[in-house]
Amino acid sequence: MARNIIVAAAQLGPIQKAEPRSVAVARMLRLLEQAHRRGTELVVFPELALTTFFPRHYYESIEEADQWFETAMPSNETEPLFAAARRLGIGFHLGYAELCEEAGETGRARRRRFNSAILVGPEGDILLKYRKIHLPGHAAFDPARNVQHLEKRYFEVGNLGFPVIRAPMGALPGINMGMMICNDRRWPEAWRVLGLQKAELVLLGYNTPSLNQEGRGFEAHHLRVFHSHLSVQAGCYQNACFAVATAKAGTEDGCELLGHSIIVNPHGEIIAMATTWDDEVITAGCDLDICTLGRTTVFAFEKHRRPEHYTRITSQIGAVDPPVWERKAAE
Ligand code: CDT
Repeated sequence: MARNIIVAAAQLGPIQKAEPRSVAVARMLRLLEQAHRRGTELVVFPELALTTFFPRHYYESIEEADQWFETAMPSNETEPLFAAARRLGIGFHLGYAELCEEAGETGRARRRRFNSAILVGPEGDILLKYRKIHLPGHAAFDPARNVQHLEKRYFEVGNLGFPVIRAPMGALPGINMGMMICNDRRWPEAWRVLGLQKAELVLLGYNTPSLNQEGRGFEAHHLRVFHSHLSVQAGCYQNACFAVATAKAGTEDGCELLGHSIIVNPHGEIIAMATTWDDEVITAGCDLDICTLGRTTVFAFEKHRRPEHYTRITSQIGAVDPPVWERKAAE
């Protein structure tokens, strides 16, 4: 019997700096209702879905940026989302900035900040949490840039790995679900770690500027969407999984974010795509049994992977120069 689930990407249009969380949550509730009316069983919201993408703003002291973080989940402001999930019997994925008191490397508890996402089940339980690992951008103010991207200033590298959980969702007793956040989608290592845990459905949110803001070199504008889709489509194909990739879109604090949220199948095909740069729900029915084809043929990992030849991937960070060919002296 086919294992079907209807999933949705609930793309959000811009959230301006002055807009409170209550406005964002009200918009998300409307999207949840809309998705539910279309039969959706799991809804994916974007990265940092409750506020503007604040890492574009520079604060001299990190604590000044704490206004953008959540110290509890659910909180008074986000509880309506959990209540709606219970009422509608629908799961959701939510990206947010997390501020917690947690032991660091020394074992001593301290304030820690992560770019996080949670997966909430239809009964309102938090089934899985992920903290973003590939943090793009820079830690100090960069005068060369047109717009700052200070994720490395405000967040620590996630410390939960790339987790996958098997949990009930919709009518199915168990789906293997994994998470990544925005820039992670560009790294094949992230997808493969999820693939090695048999992820069937990857949930991810993103905030991606539609223009290169680095002020260095030229990048044709159309490549932004192309690279985003290319990364998700390749990740799904090479790991035989579905993905829901949800954007925050439109002009936020004067900075344009690309939309083009997509749902992708294990063949790497886009099966639904947003057409606006505003609040928009896209849905797709996914037969999770399709994952079996890739997993038992081209990407039967247990038969074909050669980890003994991949050691550079975990032992080395930057690229090194290859040896230079030299003509051998005649003997
Ligand atoms: N939020 C986030 O991770 N954004 C980055 C911007 C990088 S610019 C290509 C992303 O990978 O989309």
